[in-house]
Amino acid sequence: MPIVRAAAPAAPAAPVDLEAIELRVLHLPLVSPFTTSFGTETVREVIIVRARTAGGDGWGEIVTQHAPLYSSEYTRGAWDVAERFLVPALLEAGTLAPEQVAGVLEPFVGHRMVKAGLELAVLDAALRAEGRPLGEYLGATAPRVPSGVSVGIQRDAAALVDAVGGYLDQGYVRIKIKIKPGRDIADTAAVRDAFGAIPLQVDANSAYTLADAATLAELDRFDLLLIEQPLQEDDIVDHATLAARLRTPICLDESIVSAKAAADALALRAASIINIKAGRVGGYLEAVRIHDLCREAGMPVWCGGMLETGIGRAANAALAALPGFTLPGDISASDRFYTRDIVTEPIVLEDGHVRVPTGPGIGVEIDPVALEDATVDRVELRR
Ligand code: SMG
Ligand code: MG
Repeated sequence: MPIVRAAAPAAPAAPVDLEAIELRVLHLPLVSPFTTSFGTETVREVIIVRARTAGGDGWGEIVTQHAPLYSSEYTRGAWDVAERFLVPALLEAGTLAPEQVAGVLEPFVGHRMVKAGLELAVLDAALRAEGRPLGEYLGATAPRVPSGVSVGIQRDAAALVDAVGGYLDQGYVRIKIKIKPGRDIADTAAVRDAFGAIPLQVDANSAYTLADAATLAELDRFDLLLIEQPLQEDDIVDHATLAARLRTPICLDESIVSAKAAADALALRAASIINIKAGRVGGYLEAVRIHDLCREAGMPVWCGGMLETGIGRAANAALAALPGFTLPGDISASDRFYTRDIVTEPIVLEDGHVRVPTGPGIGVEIDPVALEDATVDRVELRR
């Protein structure tokens, strides 16, 4: 079994003096509805965190959604647990290094997306104060990362082909389509027929059971890069059973909530690829641990997305630049979901890639007017 690294990557960051933490709920309208097996989103509801320290501010993003459909976490629950428990615990610690955040928050069970957003804000503040880019801190080795796009379920297969064609024209190097029972084989066939051997994968967001194994096996004929999360979050053994019946690699998303869960999935052969999302696993430091253990085990990983604003996307680009991220991530440009991002320089696609920011911390600046315009709720908790 690979050794799980306990400390932070490279050199640890200097502690910060935490003075206050501001939380904001934002509502950002999507450029078009985003439909998955569990529902349709038209407005992204997300929480932005600002850590106020003696040495300056740091920014983080809590990637919950309005409703607990992707996972058990959801925005108002995140707000409540942050305000009542997690933020007070951090403020009480006062002076702390980013590597200590997870330990301070550990007594509180679950709520990993909240913990990840808080840790990122502290990390960003610490790295900005030192003038050190997040990518360098995490161990990034690439100056830019290949950009894949996640395409929601459309009205019909023809509309899906139109949507995919538009993204290919923009230069995205890998297409992921969302599937669900009844919208799987024909949709995938339509995309393959229209565009030939493009890098293509599918994401079921837990919509199937083992009883659907025969249908899922039909996907084998499309030479997909992977099938993402066909079964429920806690169906680790069922995923292993399914993996043995399919030629297409199984990739786990929702099931991988920690480095421990990743090690277990590896040991049980429940997946041969892992989607790493910092929010889902409780932070960028835990994400690096999963990267490290998968790399040691020779298992490919890629960086998932949660419709992040420029804050989370910039951090994701830094993470995806680590050497074990050998598959394109869901790191699309700001305009994939938003007409107006909350950062001064939106994330853009350059030749199918997104550049890893080189400025201090997450390397992007917040647009205060765009942030204010999108804010529907705000609280500041002081030490
Ligand atoms: O951020 O580009 C993005 C979206 C990627 O499909 C995406 N995320 O299961 O991987 C996934 C989903 C989770 C969010 S669905 C609302
Ligand atoms: Mg997924």
